[in-house]
Amino acid sequence: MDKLVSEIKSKFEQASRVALFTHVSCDCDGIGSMLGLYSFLTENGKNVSLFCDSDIPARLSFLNGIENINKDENPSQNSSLKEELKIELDVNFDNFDLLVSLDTSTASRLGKYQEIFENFENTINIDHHISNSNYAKINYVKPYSSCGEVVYELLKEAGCKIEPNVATCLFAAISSDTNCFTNANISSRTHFCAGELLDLGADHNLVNLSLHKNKSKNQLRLIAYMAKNLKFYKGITYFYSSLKMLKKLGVKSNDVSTFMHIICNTAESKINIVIKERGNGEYRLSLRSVGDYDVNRVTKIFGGGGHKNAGGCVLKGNFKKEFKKLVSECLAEIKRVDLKP
Ligand SMILES: [Mn+2]
Repeated sequence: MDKLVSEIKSKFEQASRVALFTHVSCDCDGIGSMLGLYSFLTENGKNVSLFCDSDIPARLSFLNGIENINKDENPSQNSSLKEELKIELDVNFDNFDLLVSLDTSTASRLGKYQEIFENFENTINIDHHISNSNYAKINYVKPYSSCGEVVYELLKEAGCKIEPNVATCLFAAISSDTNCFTNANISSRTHFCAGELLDLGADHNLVNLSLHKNKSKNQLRLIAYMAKNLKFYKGITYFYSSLKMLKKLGVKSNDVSTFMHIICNTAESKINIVIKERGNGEYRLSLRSVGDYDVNRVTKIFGGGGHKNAGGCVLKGNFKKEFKKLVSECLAEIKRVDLKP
């Protein structure tokens, strides 16, 4: 057994109370990985709590155990007052033996749990982002398609028995982060993992329906709106998602990310950008690229991170000016690749 794997295995064995975390603006990879590990640990007699400093997307409600996320937190009576006081956590983390983060490239992506995680003595970071800053005491970071693939390999390497519930969560995590096995970041190992997870009882019909097929009427209206309002500029396709638009169409900002990959696949498109207005002069940008165009090179310049074909960053201040800068960095990246002999 790999040394790191056996170290993690014994950490799991020694701990009785474990807290699992995933990143803010959570997605199916983070949630699926977290719930997969959750089911595994609880089935093995551990007392496990789940935390995410974001709303949990309703479309993921098919995942077993999702109702347990943030259950240990007592929501304050007055949440705006709570924010003003810079959030006093209701959870006493001294009672935990081990904290584990999933799919989270930097500690700051843990939101309000950042400090707790950074100051805790017993932490594990399980992730697949090449930009991961190795912020935990033990860092298990592999450049795979998804965190789900990393968790599956870890459990398999450690000789753990994987139940159908766990398999479904991990299959969902992989299927989601690879856009149903179509992204450039997949490998033969990704398909082997997925195949083995099916053999272990993963419910692929449930995952496919929930993640890739079923849409609400409002979501279909959002797709139409997005298709109509996409902007095209020299190989860059972008969409601006305002808070007003989300409210008007009755959709979540997560929906915008989900549909971007469906509608922006024009043959001319080299880099796709979704800009999400977050309020208070903040804008979250998600960049996706095809082939050799490396968006991680662009997001890094703006304090963000990610992988070659998927990255994100936050723009603040004069948005028009900052976005113009980002677009010119994207054009430089397109030029770099196109001019390669
Ligand atoms: Mn991921």
